[in-house]
Amino acid sequence: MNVKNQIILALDVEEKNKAYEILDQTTEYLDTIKIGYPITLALGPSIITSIKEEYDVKIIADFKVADIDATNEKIVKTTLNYGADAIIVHGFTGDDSVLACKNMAEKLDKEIFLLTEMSHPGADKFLKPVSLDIAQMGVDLGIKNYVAPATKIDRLKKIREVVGKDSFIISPGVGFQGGNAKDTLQYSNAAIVGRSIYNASNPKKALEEIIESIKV
Ligand code: NUP
Repeated sequence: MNVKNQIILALDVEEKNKAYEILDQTTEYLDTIKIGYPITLALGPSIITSIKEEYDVKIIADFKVADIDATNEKIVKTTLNYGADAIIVHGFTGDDSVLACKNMAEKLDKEIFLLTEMSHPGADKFLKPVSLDIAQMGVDLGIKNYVAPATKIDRLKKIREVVGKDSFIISPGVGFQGGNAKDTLQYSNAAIVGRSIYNASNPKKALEEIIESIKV
């Protein structure tokens, strides 16, 4: 996946007007949008299709798929058929669950992102001890795309070492959660930013500032 300006917008708003307002202000600089449960549950999954029709963007569905293989396959199929280009999948469920997602995405000529370690403090308790194993499982399964935290650069660096330089990592936690785009992009291919953009009084300016901060 190629991400314009190395920034992905996490569009976690719950009103259609607000979503379109933010997209109008940011898609000059962005071509990749992350859609998660907040907007999907508020507006229905057809919001994915609507955004794809109105804007020239790629959509990553952040549904953190974490079920048995047969159920995962259905979730991935339906999500991608709404028009999402990729879907985020949890790794802790194990190889059969993850492989079901990978196979379905490939069948539809789309992609999955494997979530390794998460960005919030609570992830240290259960995910941190296994996140490098999850990343290694992804490598063994031939997965090319990963999610790893912008808030824990040491962990991001280790995950990069496991998945290798040719894998594609996207990193949430820049801005509101304390991560910094420039530091993150030393090891990651793209930073995911939500609240620092969509809650800003001027979202376009906030995004411009983040893009500038990467260049200096
Ligand atoms: O580990 C993760 N941390 C995280 O924040 C995995 C995620 N998918 N996210 C998501 O990234 C989170 O659900 C939100 O959509 C986005 C970060 O948004 P913000 O903290 O920049 O507002």
